[in-house]
Amino acid sequence: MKSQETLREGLVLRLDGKGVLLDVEGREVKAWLRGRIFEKADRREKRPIAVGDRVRLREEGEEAVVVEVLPRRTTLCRLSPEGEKKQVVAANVDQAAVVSALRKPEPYPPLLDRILAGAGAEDIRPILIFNKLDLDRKGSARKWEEIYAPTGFPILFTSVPQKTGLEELKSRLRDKTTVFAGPSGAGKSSLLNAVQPGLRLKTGEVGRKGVHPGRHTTSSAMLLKLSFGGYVVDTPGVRTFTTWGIQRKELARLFPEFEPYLGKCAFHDCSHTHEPGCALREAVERGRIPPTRYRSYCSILDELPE
Ligand SMILES: Nc1nc2c(ncn2[C@@H]2O[C@H](COP(=O)(O)OP(=O)(O)OP(=O)(O)O)[C@@H](O)[C@H]2O)c(=O)[nH]1
Ligand SMILES: [Mg+2]
Ligand SMILES: [Zn+2]
Repeated sequence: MKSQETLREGLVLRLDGKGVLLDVEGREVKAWLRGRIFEKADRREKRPIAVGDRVRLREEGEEAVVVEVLPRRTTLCRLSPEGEKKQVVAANVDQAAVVSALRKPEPYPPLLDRILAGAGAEDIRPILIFNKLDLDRKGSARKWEEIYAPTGFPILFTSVPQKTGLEELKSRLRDKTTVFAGPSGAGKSSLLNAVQPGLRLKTGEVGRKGVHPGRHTTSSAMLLKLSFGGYVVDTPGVRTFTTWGIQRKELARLFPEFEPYLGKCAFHDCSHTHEPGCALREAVERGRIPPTRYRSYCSILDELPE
């Protein structure tokens, strides 16, 4: 007769082919997924398990099998680039560090604003990081600060070679789980290497022409433990980020600087795109709201199903 099996709990560090790499009480364990996990999974989801998931597993000698994925607290998710499925970038995160470089490559607001909205929709607190401050000769840091300060999200300006902003970054990461997201080449892995010595994450080489466009150095998301407390998820750079699961009516609330104008439009169900008497559009015209943020709102709304 089969004895009562004991199940352990594990934390998904990385997806590994068809299986996963787990942290089980401080040990790294490779595990397969029990077939039922695929059967029980949400059909709209690309994979039934994500980095950051907490799981229950059964260990039998060398073999380990995930038998259950525990309920998630939060998920940073997007529409998978291949189409109709939901892709969970990371599960159970508290914060999203949205990383851009001030130069090489320059910040791209349509991408940043989509990640910010996707995080906000899940109550994941964003931190905006503008890296490569050492390359910023045009003083564009101030421009980005002006655009994003009204959101109220914390904004950090960092430089890896000059070690600028790294102490503040560390203190923001401490005792939290933070997913790092942003375009390829922004310096996500470099920042993590700088705050956590010994990680040795692969980073892009600087060629004569700068970072190779379209080349991704980090190839899959990975959960890493910080020695000063907390976890981070390093992710591969993205060129696009289409939000998943945001309700049209909810979108304006994900732009915190719009708040003072919401509920003040002539139409109570104003979409803030074309209606007369729109308080939000008036605020944009008066320079109270940065046009790039308003444009992002309109284009994200356009992508959301009716
Ligand atoms: N000048 C300068 N270069 C930096 C800085 N941070 C990173 N870099 C360089 O930028 C390049 C890309 O850095 P990565 O850390 O690989 O960028 P990433 O965001 O992890 O890129 P992916 O893994 O492809 O998403 C590397 O050549 C780094 O050395 C910085 O603050 N200043
Ligand atoms: Mg990287
Ligand atoms: Zn309106």
